[in-house]
Amino acid sequence: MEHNESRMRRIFSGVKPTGPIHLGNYLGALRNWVELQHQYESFFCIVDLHAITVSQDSQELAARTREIARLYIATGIDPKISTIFVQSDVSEHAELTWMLNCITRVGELERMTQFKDKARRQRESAGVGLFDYPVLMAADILLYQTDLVPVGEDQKQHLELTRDLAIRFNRDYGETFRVPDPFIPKVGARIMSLSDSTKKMSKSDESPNGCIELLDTAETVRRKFKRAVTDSGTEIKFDESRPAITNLLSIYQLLTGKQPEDVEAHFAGQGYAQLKNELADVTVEFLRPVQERVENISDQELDRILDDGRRRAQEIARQTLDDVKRRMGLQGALRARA
Ligand code: AQP
Repeated sequence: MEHNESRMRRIFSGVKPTGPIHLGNYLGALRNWVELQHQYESFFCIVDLHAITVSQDSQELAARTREIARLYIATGIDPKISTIFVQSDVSEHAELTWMLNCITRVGELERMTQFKDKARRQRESAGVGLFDYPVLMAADILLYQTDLVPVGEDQKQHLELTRDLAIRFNRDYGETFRVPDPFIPKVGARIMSLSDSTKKMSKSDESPNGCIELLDTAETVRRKFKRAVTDSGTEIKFDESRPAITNLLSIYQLLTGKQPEDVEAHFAGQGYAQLKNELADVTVEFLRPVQERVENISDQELDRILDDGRRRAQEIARQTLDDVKRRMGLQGALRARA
């Protein structure tokens, strides 16, 4: 079996092309991928099949998919050592989802908080794809016999379902899948919206100032930080009871690589305006080279990287899917006779 061979441990993760990548996606996920790619065989996917679980403009979706691939590379994912690919290019993702659907219980999916949040009151009219989202995510991960999944806090429950499905399949059909572990960073796993510190920073945030996009201009970044909500009180300290300031400090800490106590010492006696200004400065400095690299990736180079990624991903995905089919008795008339 492919996953029993001795090989480098693997990671898999992805971003949905539902909107522009933001600092939450970067600090909660991409930033860790860049580090981990040197220790793991890495698969980084642009999960466009996940994006269509809510209505998308097709031209925009296609453009966003390529923009996100560019941002993966520009933030430090190295296509020479990591596999970067588009989910819908590897049809095994959709196929394995069906097989996993057949061992998933409706009750399990009904407990998923992301579905409850996204479907809200329109539960009856929500798409079946939105309901089934966690099973597609399980297929993404299990296809690559993944050991570790670096994600933000919001994906923890989906990861638990992935583990349950792998264990269930292995129990019912024999050892087939690796059971993956989540990798959730201690700081940055949940960056909050700048306009509402009770909500996570999100691509689909309705408030235009809540989310710092990686392609925002310097002017926009400064404006958004200036308008960011703060808490009552004046002290600039990490404090769970003051989520807005703690959020701003966490972003500052992660972008500067400083220790929390050094960040607090740096801002001791300063006002919120100073914190916001400095935060805007470090963010603009961080984004400038990323945006320059995005500009420098030609269409041809991107095509080549995504094509190469598709081939590398499909080779492994196909082996896993063949194994699943054989174990489930889905071998087809010809192969059964052979
Ligand atoms: N606010 C966040 N803080 C830390 N990590 C975050 N992630 C997302 N938001 C934050 C992590 O980024 C990775 C990619 O996320 P995704 O694109 O798969 O979808 P999402 O988690 O649903 O992100 P959004 O931005 O909120 O998208 P929409 O608005 O379309 O639903 C994941 O690892 C995620 O944990």
